[in-house]
Amino acid sequence: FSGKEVKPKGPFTPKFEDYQQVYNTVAKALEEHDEYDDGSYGPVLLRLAWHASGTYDKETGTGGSNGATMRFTPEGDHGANAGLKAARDFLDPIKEKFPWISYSDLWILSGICAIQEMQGPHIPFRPGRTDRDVSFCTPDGRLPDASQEQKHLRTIFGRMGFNDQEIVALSGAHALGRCHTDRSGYDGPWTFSPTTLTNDYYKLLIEEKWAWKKWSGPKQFEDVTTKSLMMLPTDMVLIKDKSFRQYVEKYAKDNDAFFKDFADVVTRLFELGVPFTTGEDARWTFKSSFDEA
Ligand code: ZEM
Repeated sequence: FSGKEVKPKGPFTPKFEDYQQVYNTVAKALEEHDEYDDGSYGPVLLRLAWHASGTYDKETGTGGSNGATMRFTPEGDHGANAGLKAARDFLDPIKEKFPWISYSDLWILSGICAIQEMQGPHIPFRPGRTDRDVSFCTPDGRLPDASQEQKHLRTIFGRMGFNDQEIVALSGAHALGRCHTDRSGYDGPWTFSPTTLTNDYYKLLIEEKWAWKKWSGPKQFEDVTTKSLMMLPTDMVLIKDKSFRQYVEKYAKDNDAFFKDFADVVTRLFELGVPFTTGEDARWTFKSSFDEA
């Protein structure tokens, strides 16, 4: 008996610096893999975080970003999630490097990293999501269907707890990325700078002329001037519906107002259904590569 006290090694409790290290690793991987799509995995990482969160149902408390159940069949195979394997595969080596982070925290942290590294606003983060098994998969049909109208948008986003203004603010994410014929069936980007977050989505909705695209694919709009941009039927609803339109006009005129409202509503979206043990004052803000050292 040595008499030496053996302290039980408790579980590793990661701190802000540890999560910032994960953030930096995602940011570096984004920079390194500029061969993908329009030059960035950023948009598809944001879409992963949104589809993980957007399954939330406020009545039953089911769904949301806690659980990362999209890793499993059937949720991973839901039509709305087509193509998101690219984002999950991109994150696999990062999960291996930081095994202590849950998939569900990693997906949300990566969505935040994508927004910030595409020059969007800072999105506060707090950890606390745990991974759950296949039995927590949400039923198909909880995410929006792009072929529908305002009633559908209000039903889907109302189920998550969002109002008209918040639906419009969230939709500004479509400044980023594109539609892929082998994923949703739709085709093309919404803006000319799909890897930089701006209020261009709103500006283009209002300032461009849009017409039905003549093709054999699903019904979508194209800009009359260049025929290189697109809008989904649900995007056009935002200027057809009077209540939605007032917010499109506001954000088209005022990028700061868009960034502020976008940051607020995305923060809430990403926290839906998560049983945090810490308060909102425990949220952290990650430093992006654009911030001063
Ligand atoms: Zn999207 N989205 N989305 N979205 N989305 C696509 C792509 C992206 C809808 C929708 O049907 C589609 C929000 C809201 C809504 C992003 C973020 C957010 C695509 C194309 C479709 C069809 C998928 C493909 O083919 O690859 C509908 C109907 C919505 C209701 C309003 C919200 C909210 C988002 C985040 C806050 C992003 C970043 C993309 C681009 C993905 C990529 O791979 O480029």
